[in-house]
Amino acid sequence: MSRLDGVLRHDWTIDEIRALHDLPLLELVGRANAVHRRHHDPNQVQKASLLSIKTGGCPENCAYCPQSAHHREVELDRDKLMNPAQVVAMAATAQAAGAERFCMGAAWRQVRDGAEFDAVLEMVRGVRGLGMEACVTLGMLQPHHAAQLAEAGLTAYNHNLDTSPEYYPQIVGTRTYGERLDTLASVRSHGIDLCCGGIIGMGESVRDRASMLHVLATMTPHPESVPLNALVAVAGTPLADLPPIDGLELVRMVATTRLVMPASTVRLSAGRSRLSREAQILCLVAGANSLFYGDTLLTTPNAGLGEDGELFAALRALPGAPETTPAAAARPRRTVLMATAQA
Ligand code: SAM
Ligand code: DTB
Ligand code: SF4
Repeated sequence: MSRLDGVLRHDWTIDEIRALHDLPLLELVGRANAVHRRHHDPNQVQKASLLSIKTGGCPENCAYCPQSAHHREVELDRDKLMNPAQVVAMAATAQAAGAERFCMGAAWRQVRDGAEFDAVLEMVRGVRGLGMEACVTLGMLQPHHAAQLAEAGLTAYNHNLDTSPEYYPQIVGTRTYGERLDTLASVRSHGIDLCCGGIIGMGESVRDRASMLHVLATMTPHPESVPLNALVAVAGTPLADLPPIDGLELVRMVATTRLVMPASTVRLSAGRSRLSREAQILCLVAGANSLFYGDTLLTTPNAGLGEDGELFAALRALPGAPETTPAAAARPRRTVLMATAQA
């Protein structure tokens, strides 16, 4: 245990992060758990639910993604943007099943002004009107879009860096890392929480994993939410034949994330269904505070509700902590009440 464990720092180096990642496993998990308990209630596990509000046909060529129009061999039914009333009804169903946060994903390269974005704003108002946290992931956006999302009451914007700046060109060719960072800055400038993380198991090195965490952990403030995905290798994508990661690699990644961003919410995201119940619990011990709940992620299967019922019964966990960051607390309540009245 280092004297400085748990102190919020923004001056991490890649080598320091790599050294933490490579610690003997029990020391790594033990230190991460100590930091986790200092900053979070270890019994709280937030359930988040995901919905693909616009599926497939995306012009980007992200190598991992089944929704890219470049990967023609993938079997996926495209769908146009869903209707807001239907989305809010699905959020209410997820809430009744225990979800506290509702995340809506669109297979867009970027947000454009117009009726579709207006419909997404209506979805955000509706989800907030239910009393749930609302998160959207819509690709790149401009500052004025962030302003409108903030006005609609959005809790967080998900925009992942996915991997290190060095490895990024191997994974995505249709946009740059810099464009990703510009969108994050636009979101931040309007006081919306950042949900920003990545994927392991795409053929990257451990140094790439440390390098991605370095980009996140040197942000001031740190992203409030850091989703960690293990690649779901989908047939027809360029990464289809990559072997699955060992669950303990995800445990190491969670623990390292917890050590370098002590106060952030770490979310166990895609790839969880391949892990044993015990490996998932080890991720929670190592510092994860949330997981995606429900039968599907965006387009691929998640751990089933039955299996998760057993997981939660074993844990006897409490619901997650509500968003308490000053930015989230200052979200306009007026807008939420208007949405309730419309519903
Ligand atoms: N189009 C938007 C964008 O990319 O910013 C939002 C939707 S995109 C599907 C959201 C995130 O899902 C990606 O950034 C990536 O981290 C994750 N993701 C997509 N496909 C995945 C896969 N096969 N395995 C793991 N994570 C995946
Ligand atoms: C995140 O980091 N993981 C979620 C959420 N943010 C949007 C998405 C996972 C998608 C997995 C592949 C799919 O189901 O299409
Ligand atoms: Fe499009 Fe997002 Fe998939 Fe990339 S990750 S292809 S931007 S939906």
